[in-house]
Amino acid sequence: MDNNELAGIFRRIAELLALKAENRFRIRAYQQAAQNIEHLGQNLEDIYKTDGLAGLQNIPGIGHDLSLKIEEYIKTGRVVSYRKLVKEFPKGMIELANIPGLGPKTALLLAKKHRIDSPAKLEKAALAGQLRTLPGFGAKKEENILRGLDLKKKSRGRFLLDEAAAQAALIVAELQKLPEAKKVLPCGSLRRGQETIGDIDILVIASKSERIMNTFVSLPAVRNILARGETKSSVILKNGMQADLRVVPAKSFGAAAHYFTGSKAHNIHIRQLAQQKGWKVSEYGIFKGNKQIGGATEEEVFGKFGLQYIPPELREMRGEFEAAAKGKIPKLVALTEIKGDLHMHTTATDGENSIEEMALAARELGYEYIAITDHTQSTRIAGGLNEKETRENIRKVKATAKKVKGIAILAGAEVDILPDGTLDLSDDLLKELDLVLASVHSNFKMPGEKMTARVVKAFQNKYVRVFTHPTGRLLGERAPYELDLEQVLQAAKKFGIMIEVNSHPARLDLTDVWCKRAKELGVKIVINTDAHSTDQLQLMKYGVLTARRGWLAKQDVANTLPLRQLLLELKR
Ligand code: DGT
Ligand code: CA
Ligand code: CA
Ligand code: ZN
Repeated sequence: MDNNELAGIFRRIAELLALKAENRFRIRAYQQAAQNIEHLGQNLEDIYKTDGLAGLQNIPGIGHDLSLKIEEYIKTGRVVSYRKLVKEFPKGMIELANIPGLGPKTALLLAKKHRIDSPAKLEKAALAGQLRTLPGFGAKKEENILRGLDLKKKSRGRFLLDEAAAQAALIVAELQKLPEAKKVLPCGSLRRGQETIGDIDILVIASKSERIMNTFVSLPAVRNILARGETKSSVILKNGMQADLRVVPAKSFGAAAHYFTGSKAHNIHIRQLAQQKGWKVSEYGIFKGNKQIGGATEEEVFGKFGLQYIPPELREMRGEFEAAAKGKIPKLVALTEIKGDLHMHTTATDGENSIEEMALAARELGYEYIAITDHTQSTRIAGGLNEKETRENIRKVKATAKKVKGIAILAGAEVDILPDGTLDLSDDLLKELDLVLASVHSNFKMPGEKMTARVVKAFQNKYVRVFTHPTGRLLGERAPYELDLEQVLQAAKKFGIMIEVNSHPARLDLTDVWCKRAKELGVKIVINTDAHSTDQLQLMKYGVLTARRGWLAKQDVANTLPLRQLLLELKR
């Protein structure tokens, strides 16, 4: 039995419950269980065989009910309640509801009333201008639907970073058990920390590949085998993702790691540099004629060309060769340098854990400080707090801060930027907060000029310190809102506003390229998780990867500062 299959079922149950507008805690419980199962690193069936239901219930997020569902799945290969749930919905509706910009209500209407029950039919109707004639539709909605279909198409076949990383970790763990495997290294876009991943590329150093290949193609996570060779195999995993495996000898390690890490454009440039010297580079090494003259380590690959080592995150043909030739590759910010997390939610709004639980989990991560930043009143779906409730929350944070030792807890808020650019809390109250984050959570479809003016106006409020998840995008789900980021960054510089890199794998926003621009302009970055539960505090690593891809060093990131200096930075 494969953990991921069951995790997938739990995820779909959560989606279906959401379509039914069921209790959000119940929905969240399924999502949470799915996530924990995916990251388990141990087979559920093994746990059940050794420790029974009690063993399952020891997994975080798995209570009595869910443990029974897991047992049912282990014993029968299915979950009856899931099948029943699916049958409650008309054919095609679920797929439609997953199209960005198309809610469950519209999907239901289309599937039931108009017999539009697949994305293909929907696209045909929209292109023919037929959707706009349906009651309650109109040209604007039709256009949005076409945009949603487009977004879905573009993201098809690509996976979010956390899902790819979890799958790769499982494969790596299995391969590392083999004594033949001297080194196991995930390469490709995953190693470069790209925001979405097409497929997983794994490199193994070994002199014999037979058992490595056998193990790889028969992993429980494998759905089918595309190719099985002596040096190269490819499989499709049960989550639909492809994984490629390459085995090379130790003397080729550096060259192979470099080649499979890419990017393609970066590799092509290295090949050109080799040609200029009359050499050849391949995944097996650097060669002069038939003689290998380098390639055992990656440092050596770069060294042969007189280049400083280029970290994987920078290998995108964005100036890394010029910088490396001059010895100007920055020392990129590292996860271990992050001293705190300045954006998270609690049970006061749409979070799952209390202030204290968040603080303890953050302390466990070794942080010096956190900020509790619940939503404000206009974000109603997230249970945003009005002024009175915000005051109460500040009081609670301060009380908890006194109680919990070893970590500073700042009282903050993620304040909505209203459509006119004013903020969702009065200045009198903003003044009381240790940290004011400002976000756009409504009227996403404003024209670019208006949206930019809205955001820049918010920057002029003297209490705002950080502009959070700046483009509002959700990868594969929601396009970024129209915003002139150049103008926004210029304004951030002028008004002393910091910009967030949101570590959630569906956001990763500010993006890498714009991080680099922010650095050029001298705009400070804050890397946050926006955690809605204690386990999401772990997402920080993905934000750090994005910051690294944006060439940021420790001094470019405000939350690498020790508490005292951070507090100075937060004063304007
Ligand atoms: P992905 O999988 O679309 O997220 O992106 P990558 O970068 O992981 O690309 P992938 O899996 O096709 O190939 C992995 C690496 O192998 C790639 O980053 C560079 C290298 N590579 C693949 N194909 C070529 C090629 O045609 N020429 C060169 N120079 N390198 C290649
Ligand atoms: Ca890849
Ligand atoms: Ca590949
Ligand atoms: Zn937000």
